[in-house]
Amino acid sequence: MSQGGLLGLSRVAGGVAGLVGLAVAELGAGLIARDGSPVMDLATVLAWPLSSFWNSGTGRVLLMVLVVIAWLVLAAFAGQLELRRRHLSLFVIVPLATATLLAVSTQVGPGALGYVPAVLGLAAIYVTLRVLIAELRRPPGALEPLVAERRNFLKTAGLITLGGIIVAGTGRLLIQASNKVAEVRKKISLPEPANPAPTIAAGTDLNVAGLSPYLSTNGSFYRIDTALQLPAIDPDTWTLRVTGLVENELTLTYAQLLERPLTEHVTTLSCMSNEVGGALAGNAVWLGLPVRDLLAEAVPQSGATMVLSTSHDGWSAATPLSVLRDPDVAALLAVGMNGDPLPPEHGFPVRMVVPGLYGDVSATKWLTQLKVTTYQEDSGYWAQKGWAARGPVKITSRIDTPTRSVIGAGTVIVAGVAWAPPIGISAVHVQVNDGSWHKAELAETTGPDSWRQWVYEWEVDEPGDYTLTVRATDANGRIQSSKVAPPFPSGASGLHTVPVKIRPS
Ligand SMILES: Nc1nc2c(c(=O)[nH]1)N[C@H]1C(S)=C(S)[C@@H](COP(=O)(O)O)O[C@H]1N2
Ligand SMILES: [Mo]
Repeated sequence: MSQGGLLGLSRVAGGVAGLVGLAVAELGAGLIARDGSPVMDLATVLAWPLSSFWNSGTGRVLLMVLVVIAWLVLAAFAGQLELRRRHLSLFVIVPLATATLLAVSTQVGPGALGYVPAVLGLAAIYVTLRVLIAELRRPPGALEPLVAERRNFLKTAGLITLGGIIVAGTGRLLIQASNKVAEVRKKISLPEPANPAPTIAAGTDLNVAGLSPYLSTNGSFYRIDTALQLPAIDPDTWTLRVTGLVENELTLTYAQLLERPLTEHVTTLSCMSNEVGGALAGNAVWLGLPVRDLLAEAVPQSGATMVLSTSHDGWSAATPLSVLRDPDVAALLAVGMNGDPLPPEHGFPVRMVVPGLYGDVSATKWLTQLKVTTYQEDSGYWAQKGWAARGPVKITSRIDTPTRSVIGAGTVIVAGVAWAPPIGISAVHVQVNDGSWHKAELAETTGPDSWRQWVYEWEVDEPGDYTLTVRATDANGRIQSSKVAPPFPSGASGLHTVPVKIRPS
C-alpha cells in the first residue's frame, strides 16, 4: 500500500481507538452510576477560567463536543505516531491520560472508584490502537491484493466502531436507569413519624469552625460498600421478604412499609474499617419501621439466633436476633435520612440501621431480604472474610480541630466528636503532651445512640511542638481503650492524637 494511504489509515485507526476509549469511559461511568463522566469533567475544568457562557448549560454542552473532537484528533495523531514506531503514541496518550485524570480528580475527590472509568477508557484507547496498527503493519501477503487488504482493515475498524457505539449506548442506558429511579425518588413524600425523634435542642451543635456538624449532611455522609454498580431499584417493584426460621413468611412492599407507624431516631453509624481518628462515621436522623415490629409478625422460631439481611446486589450482614427484637434498641428498616428519602448511595429505597453495631454487621443497604437463622447456619459478607462476626461499636473519640497545624499562642479551641452507642458518652478528656487529663465541655445530645460534640479551650503561651490526645468515657463509666489495634478484625482502638506546632503570637 502507498505510504500516503497507510498514513490516512493510521489516523483512522487512532480515531477509532479514541472512540472506543470514550465509549468505555462512558460505560464505566454508567456502571458506577457517577453523576458525571471523564468528558464532562474535562469540560468542567476547561470552563472554569472561561466566561460565564462556557459555564452555562449550552456552553458546557458545546465544550463537551469540543473536548470529544479534540480527544479524537489527538487519538488520530497518536495512531499516526504509533504507525511510525511502536509505543510512539504514548507521547500523546500519556499527556492525554494525565490531563484526563487531573480533570477527573477535581470532580470525584479521593477514592479510587471515580477514576476507574477514565483509566479503563485510556487503557482501551491504547489497546485498540496497538491492535489496529499491528493490522496495518502486517506485510502484505503475496496473494493479497492491496485493495482487499485495505478493505479488511476498514472492516475491522468498522466493527470496532460498532462495538464502541454499543458499549457507549449501554453506558447511557445505565445512566438513564439510575436517572429514572432518581425521578421516582424525587416524587416520594415520606410520612410523618408516629414516634418522632426528640427535637434537637440548642446546644447540641456547638458550631465550632472545623468541628463535624451534629448531623452529617447526606451529601457528606461517608460511603462504604462493595457495589461497583450502584443498584437502581424502583420502589414500586421493591419488596422485602422475611423468611427462614419463622412461623409466618412475609413480603412487604414499599407502599405497605410507608403505611406503617414509623419511628424517627438519631443514630451514629460507623464502619469497622475506620482507623483511629478516621472519618468513616456519620450521624443522621433515620426514619423507618422498627425491625422488631416486622419480626413480631413473622414470629421467629425458638433456636433462631441471627438475622441475615441481604441486599439487591448480594451483600449480606449477620445481626443478632436479640438486638433486633430488643424493645430498647431502635433498629430500623430505614426509608428516610435527615428528612429525605434515602439517597441512592445510602441504600435507596430501604436499608437497615442498628444502633451500637458497626455497619458491617447491620446496616445493609438496598435491602431485599431478612432471613431468620443461626450463626452456625449462615454468616455475613465480611465475617466470611475473617472480620468479626459480632460488631459492637467501640468507645471512640476524635479530634476534628485543630488538624496537624501551626497556630499562634493564646487560646486554642480543641473540639471533636465522641460516640459509644448504645450506651452514650458521659465524659471526654483532653491531654496535652504527657500532662494531666482536662475535662472537655460536652454538647447536648438527642440520646445515647448519637455522637456528642465536645470542646476544650486550651491556653498555651509557650511556642513549640505539642501533641493533643482525646479520650472518651461512656455512660457506664467505661474509659475508651488506649490499646492500639488496627481495624481488622473487630474495629480499631487506641487514642486519637494530633500534633500541633505553636508559634509565638
Ligand atoms: N448492600 C450493601 N450494604 C452495605 C455495605 C455493602 O457493601 N453493601 N457496606 C456496609 C458497611 S461495611 C457500612 S460501614 C455501611 C456504610 O453505610 P453508608 O455507606 O451509608 O455510610 O453500610 C453497610 N451496608
Ligand atoms: Mo463498614
